[in-house]
Amino acid sequence: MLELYHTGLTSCSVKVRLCLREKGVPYVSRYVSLRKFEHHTPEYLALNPNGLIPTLVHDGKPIYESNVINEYVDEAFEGPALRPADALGRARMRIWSKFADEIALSAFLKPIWSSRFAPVVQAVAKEDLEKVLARVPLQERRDAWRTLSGGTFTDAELAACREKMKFIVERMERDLQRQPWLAGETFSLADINMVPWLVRLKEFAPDFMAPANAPETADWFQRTLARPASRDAFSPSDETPEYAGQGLLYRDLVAA
Ligand SMILES: N[C@@H](CCC(=O)N[C@@H](CS)C(=O)NCC(=O)O)C(=O)O
Repeated sequence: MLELYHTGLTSCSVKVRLCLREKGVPYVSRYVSLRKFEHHTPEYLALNPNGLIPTLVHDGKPIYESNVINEYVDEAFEGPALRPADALGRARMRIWSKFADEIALSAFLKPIWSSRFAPVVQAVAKEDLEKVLARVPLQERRDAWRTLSGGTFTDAELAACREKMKFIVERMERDLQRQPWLAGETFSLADINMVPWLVRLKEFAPDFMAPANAPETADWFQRTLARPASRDAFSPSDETPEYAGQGLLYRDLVAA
């Protein structure tokens, strides 16, 4: 049995939901509510000791880290190949996957948390806050939840995130000028692992990826979203019960 513990349309979850759709692999959806801190329960931490979402459980064995999950899915199941056939292509794919997890995630974490999760942690009763925070395994995330419990990130921190957003587009333009997909001539996990972050970019800094400013990136984004798997993964469904007000809808993304 294949089960995916996920939180619907959040970037790292939608990335795996998209990969499973591209691959054509059915799975059992297990929704984890970040808003109820379900990813810090002992049951979830037994699957993913980092207390992060998503986690894939294959025949009882958990696999976590969304890029790793996606490589596993491509390797373990039948379906269209999502990794380039040659070693150079696979190296380029992994460069982009690492970029997605390090640069892109850090560009959007603070803006997303400020707009979505500050009210969640601020609603925790004062006497329960330390108990809630004590269950967060990763120091970096515990600090982020703590910061938001008393306010928000600073303007300087959010400005640094915008600089990273600009850098993401510069990097994409550079590679997409010489090839149609991020890792080369074929669609791959590089594209799957990056597209959720471009969805965030469209929300937080749409000008950066407007066709006039970033023609290659804008074109890649529309080509990627036009794939049937993207339409399905990014549209609200019974797998995304808490989506309301949580970002752009598919129809907003495909609008020019
Ligand atoms: N490197 C991890 C990052 C996962 C991650 O940050 N997930 C977010 C949701 S997109 C999360 O669990 N946030 C809740 C928290 O940090 O408490 C991966 O790619 O799986």
